[in-house]
Amino acid sequence: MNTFRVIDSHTAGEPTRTIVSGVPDELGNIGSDSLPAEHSTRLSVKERLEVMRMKFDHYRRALVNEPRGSDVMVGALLVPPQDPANLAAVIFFNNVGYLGMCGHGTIGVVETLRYLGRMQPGRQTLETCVGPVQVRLHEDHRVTVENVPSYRVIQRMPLSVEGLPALHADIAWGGNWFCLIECPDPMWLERSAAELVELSQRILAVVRETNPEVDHVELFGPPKSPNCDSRSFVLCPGGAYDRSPCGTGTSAKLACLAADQKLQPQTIWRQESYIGSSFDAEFQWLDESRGVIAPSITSRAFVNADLQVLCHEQDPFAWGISPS
Ligand code: PYC
Repeated sequence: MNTFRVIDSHTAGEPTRTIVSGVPDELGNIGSDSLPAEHSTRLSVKERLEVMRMKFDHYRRALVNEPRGSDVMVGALLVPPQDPANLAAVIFFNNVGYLGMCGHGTIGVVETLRYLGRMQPGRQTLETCVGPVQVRLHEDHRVTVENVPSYRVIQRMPLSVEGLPALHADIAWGGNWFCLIECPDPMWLERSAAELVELSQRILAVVRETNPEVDHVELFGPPKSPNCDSRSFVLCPGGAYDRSPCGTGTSAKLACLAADQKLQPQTIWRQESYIGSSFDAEFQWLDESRGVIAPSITSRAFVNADLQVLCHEQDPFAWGISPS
């Protein structure tokens, strides 16, 4: 029998499952107080991700996929940082693979570290596969993530998707690659989640013909709440939609707003999710001439389970059911 301790949280409705113990020592998990924090500086978090992908991918499948996880679950494995001045490095994964960075997941990890008594209010650095991110835990438990540099690479690319009106897409990086589309009809976001997933997948298939790196789609429309600036529907790589406004997606959105001069630095942009939760976001210029911004995202996460996970040797689905 394999046993794991995992801590579940949600950030604006989107779940994160942080692995505390139970994975092989070779992965270097430093989630548990009982494990010596190895703090080796030999391997980068990208190299550790490759070890996980090549040798231990069944742990990803077991911990985030059905029957004990779901399509929407994002897993987080804390490993030693390469720079000993940093708190930790983190590998994010989902139902179909690995994510370079995850905004809601970073907020979930910070709240989990607070719950474990391993982080106090203040500022720390976490290493991710796409670069270091600064995290700030506030006294009131909100978390601010100062995300990786974000920028737009394509503006208003015309898109022709069978059965849909003419669309224009921006392609931008916010720690993951996004295709961002202003809905041609404000009623689009009134459709069911299942319809929007199907529609976004059709859009993604067309976008990927010329931009194969893109694996997330964001549709924007008017907010429902008068306190928000915009509402979005975000399709994730494994076919789930993000219940939160998506931290990396909101960073990509800020890069587009900044490039279009629709938002000034250090001005709060409140992004509403499909389910009505929100993130507060703002940016500073890193290189205005090249359109590169430093985005920051603030929200709260809540720990909602502290679990012992069991993998029984006779259970045919102990290591998860891979999405078909
Ligand atoms: O918050 O960056 C995010 C994210 C990516 C995928 C799901 N959530």
